[in-house]
Amino acid sequence: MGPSGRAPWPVSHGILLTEKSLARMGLAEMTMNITAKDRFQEICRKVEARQRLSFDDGIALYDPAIPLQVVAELANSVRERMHGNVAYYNINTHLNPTNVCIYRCRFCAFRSDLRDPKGYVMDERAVRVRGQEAFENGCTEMHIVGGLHHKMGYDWYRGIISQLHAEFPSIHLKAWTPVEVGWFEHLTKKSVRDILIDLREAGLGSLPGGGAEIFHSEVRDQLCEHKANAHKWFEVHRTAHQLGIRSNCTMLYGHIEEAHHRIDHMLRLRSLQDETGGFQTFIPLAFHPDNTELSDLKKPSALVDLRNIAVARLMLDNIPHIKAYWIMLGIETAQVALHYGADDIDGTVRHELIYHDAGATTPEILSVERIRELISETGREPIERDTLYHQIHRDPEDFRKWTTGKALELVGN
Ligand code: V47
Repeated sequence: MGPSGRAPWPVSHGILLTEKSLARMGLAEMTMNITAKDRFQEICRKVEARQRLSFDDGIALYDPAIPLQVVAELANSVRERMHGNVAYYNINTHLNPTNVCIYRCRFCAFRSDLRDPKGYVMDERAVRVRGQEAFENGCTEMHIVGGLHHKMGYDWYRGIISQLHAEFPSIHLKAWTPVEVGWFEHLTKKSVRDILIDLREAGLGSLPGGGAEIFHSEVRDQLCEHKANAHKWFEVHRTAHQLGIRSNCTMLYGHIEEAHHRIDHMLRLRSLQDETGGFQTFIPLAFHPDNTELSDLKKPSALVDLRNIAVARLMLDNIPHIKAYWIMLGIETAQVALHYGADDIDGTVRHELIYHDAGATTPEILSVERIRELISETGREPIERDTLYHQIHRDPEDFRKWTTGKALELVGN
C-alpha cells in the first residue's frame, strides 16, 4: 500500500478483460490470431461469470498463441477479486531429518544412499538445536520432510514430531508427505487414517504439499516409478482432510511433462478440493536439474514459471492460495508472480536443502524486513500469517512473541 493506504494502481475487484480492456492493452489486435483471441475471450467470459474452466480451456491457456500478458492480467484480476491487494508470508524453517532414502527419484539431488558419506540422520539433540533456533528466530512453522531411511523405524519419525511439539509447542509442525505416510503404513501395518490420528496426537499440525510431482502415470512412472503413486497421494490427503487436518499441494513442472499432464494434475487436485475443501495452497515447483539424473534438461524460464502461476490461479478456482515459492522461482520472479496470480510468497525460510542441492542460487534465508520490503516493492501489502492462514501480530518489544489473530478470509471468490 502507498502512504495514503491505497495501492499505487487501481485494484481490479472484478474481471476487466472484455473486448475493451483487451484493446486497451493493445495485445488483442497486435499479437493474437483470431482463433486464439476468440478462445481467450470465451475463457474471459467464463471467468467473469465465475464459471469453471474446462480441460480444453487449460490447454488453451498454455498455448503460446495467447500472450502471457493477457493470461496474467486475467489471473491477476481473479487474484485481486479473492485477496484484494494483500500478499502473505510467514516466518518458517525447514527440517530435513535425514537425506538417506530407499527411493531414487530421477529429479532429486537431495537424496543419499545409506553408505554414502553425504548421508546423514539427525538425533534428538540435533532436532532440539533446530527447534531452539526456530523458536529464537520467532518461527511459527517448521516444514519437516526427508528421505525414507532404510533403518529408521516409524517411532523415529513420530519421535521427531512428539519431541518438537513437547519442547516448542508454539511452533506449527507441517510434516511428512504421502510418500512418508505410505512408508509408515508399510512399517506399522496400520491404516493411513490411524497413522494420521497417531501423528496428530504426537503434534502434527498439517501436511505439506510435496511428493505430488506429476500424477499422470506417463510421467510419474518415468520420474519416480516406485514411490507413492497418485492414488496413495490422494488417499493420504483425502484422509487428512476428513480428519480436519489441512494440507497443501504442489506440482513439479519443467522436466519431461507436457501441458496436458499439468492440466490433468490440476484438475485432479480441483476435484479432491470439491470433495473436501482441505487444501489451502497450491505451489507450482519449477524443476532444478543440477546434480540430478535429469541434469541434461534446462531449468524452466521465468516466463514458463509465470505462466504456470497464472494458469494455476485460473484453473484452481476452489483452492484459496497460490504460492510463489521464492526459493525456487528466484526473488525477482516471485515478486512479479504477485501480479500473475500468486498471493503468497512462502516464508523467511532457513535450512532449505532440496532446492539448494539441485542448484538453486537463491539465498538460504531472508530477513523479515527483507521479505516485507520485497512484497511492498510490488505494491502489495505484506501480511504475516501462520500456517493455517490466521493473521500474526508480533509483539513490538520482542518479535519472538506473537498472538494469533483472525482467520484471513477471502475478499470474494
Ligand atoms: O516433492 C525435489 C520437489 C518437493 C527437486 O507445502 C524438486 O508449503 C525441483 O513440496 N527441482 C518438496 N523440485 C518441496 C515441497 C514444498 C516446497 C515449499 C512449500 C511447500 C508447502 C512444499 O520439491 C518434492 C519435489 O516435487 N523437488 N527435487 C528438484 N531437483
